[in-house]
Amino acid sequence: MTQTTLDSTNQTTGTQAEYDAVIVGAGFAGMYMLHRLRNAGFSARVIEAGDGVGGTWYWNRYPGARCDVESMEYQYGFDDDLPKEWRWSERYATQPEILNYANHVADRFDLRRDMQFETRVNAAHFDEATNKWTVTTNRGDTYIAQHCIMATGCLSAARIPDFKGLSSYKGATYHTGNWPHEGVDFSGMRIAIVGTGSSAVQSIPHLAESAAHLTVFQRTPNYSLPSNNGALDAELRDKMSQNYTEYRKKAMGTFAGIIRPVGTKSVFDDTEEERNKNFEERWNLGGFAFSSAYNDVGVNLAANNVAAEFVRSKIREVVKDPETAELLCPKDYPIGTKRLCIDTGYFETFNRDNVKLVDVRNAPIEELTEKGLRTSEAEYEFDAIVFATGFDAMTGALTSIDIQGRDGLTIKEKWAPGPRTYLGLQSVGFPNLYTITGPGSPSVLSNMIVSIEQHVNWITDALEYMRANHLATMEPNLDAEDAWVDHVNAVAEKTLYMQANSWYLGANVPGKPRVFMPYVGGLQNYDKKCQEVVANGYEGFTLGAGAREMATV
Ligand code: FAD
Ligand code: N01
Repeated sequence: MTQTTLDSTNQTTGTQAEYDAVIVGAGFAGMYMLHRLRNAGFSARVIEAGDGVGGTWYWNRYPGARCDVESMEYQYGFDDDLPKEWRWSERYATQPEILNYANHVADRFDLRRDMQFETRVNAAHFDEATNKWTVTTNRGDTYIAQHCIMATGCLSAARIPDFKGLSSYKGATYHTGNWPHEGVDFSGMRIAIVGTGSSAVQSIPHLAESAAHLTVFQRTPNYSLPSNNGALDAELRDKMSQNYTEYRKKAMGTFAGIIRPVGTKSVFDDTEEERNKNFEERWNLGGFAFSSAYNDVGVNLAANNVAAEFVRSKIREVVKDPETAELLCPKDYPIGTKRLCIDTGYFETFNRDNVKLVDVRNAPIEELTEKGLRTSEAEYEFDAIVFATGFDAMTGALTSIDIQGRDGLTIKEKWAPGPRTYLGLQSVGFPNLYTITGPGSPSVLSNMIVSIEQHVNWITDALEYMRANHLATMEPNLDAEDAWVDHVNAVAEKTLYMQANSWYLGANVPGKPRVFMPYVGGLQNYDKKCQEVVANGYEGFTLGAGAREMATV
């Protein structure tokens, strides 16, 4: 039963309705989840904070934003016709093109009629008497649903550090992850950018071109590989578009959901000359090809340093001022242990007269002032400041919702020492709550669309199984969750990932526990485990009996 009232802007408010599933978020995860559930005969409602679909590609509209997994890989694979219909124009698609694609998919599958936009979910509480979730929003809506599916995104909780004096700055401020839809004209302005992660690496060349002067505040230099971007080869596109679902199945059998040549030798199996030739070829191919040149770069520090030194030599070749070049060379963490960046002209930008690099590792930002900011060494004045300071990744969007499971336990309390899940899909104490690409799954270490589809398919199958067997609840067992968390940690410990202060480890958010959040055991192994769990009768989960009627909408 649905009851709806309208507010003064004709938006629904105070809606009360019941569905089989509420899906929070209308990015690629929420969109596909809705499509699958609808086709399986479930009633579902998507609730989205933004006023349109696309998630990441709706919010991150900063200049230069584009994917760095190649367009032909970074698209849905569930429908054979979609890749034939959509003709990506570049090897790495721009944000507007990806957002257009998301809108095309929404139109194509008529998704919007079951979506509610400009609405933020504030709370989701599990009722043990009815085995249902009550989801409430900032518009005063109340939705009841047997299943609550969090498609809230791993990189959706944009974060500006808690700088002293933040509100006293009188100029304009922007966050790359929440960029104005109408764009920003920086012409004639002196601007600053704080941060040098992927968002900054993409936007800095564009900001330098449009502003009178750009000052880059860098705490940690990043390893960045050239994109070698360009127009997408039409023949390749047409070839790949044929039988794309088969192609995607093969991608699921890879470590990161991307089909690419992976080196099978150790760095030390080659002579220096052979190695440099191999590195050079992969460097010129562009994108992540370089990172999979050898099989021990991720696990052996000596091997890693050889690859890292190659990248540093490239930076020194490009950047003319030796002092700036040294500052831009990452030296104190292994390559690949913070998210690799893929750039177009990033290092070259530091040769421009209107760009200055400031090291805030040794002289941190102490406060924002009325006219700019002050580090421990100097004071700067700017017309605008861009924060490319990242996200409260993987957990931030979830812990900012008041999610209460059994006995009033909140996800925020449970995850205070670090997220705990079984397979990154569910967490003990929160029956019928699902996290798409949640912590403990390959997620951000993979081609995210492949991981999203894998999770959505698994969740849909589980819901169908429950319906067919008249089951009311699904929840992991504590021993299964504990064993999975131990496994996730053990696999991470064998890699070099623990040696960097990355957002994978929560290191970018002061006070966040240092826990490696994604599963680094490989998508193909993870998918196999998920399939085994199902084949063994949802091993590690308790499926609660209880007759249930379909929701009436
Ligand atoms: P999102 O796209 O983040 O969508 C989540 C949605 O949930 C958002 O729209 C948000 O508004 C909504 N939401 C969250 N909380 C609430 C709430 N409480 N109430 C209502 N709505 C809520 N991955 C790759 O694999 N390859 C790439 O090349 C790549 N490029 C990226 C570039 C950028 C700039 C960024 C930031 C990320 C990139 N990623 C990339 C990761 C990207 O986030 C995923 O690929 C993918 O888009 C995630 O989709 P999603 O639906 O899971 O989450
Ligand atoms: O965020 P980040 P992002 N003082 O966390 C600095 C995806 N993505 O938005 O490294 C000074 O990487 C911080 O410094 P440090 C991708 O998965 C993909 O760039 O913590 N500096 C860092 O330099 C990516 O990894 C693409 O020392 C401070 C920067 O801010 C993820 O999204 C494009 C600071 C934050 O970098 C996040 O990327 C964009 C402080 N107090 C994003 N606090 C593609 O190309 C933080 N910093 C596909």
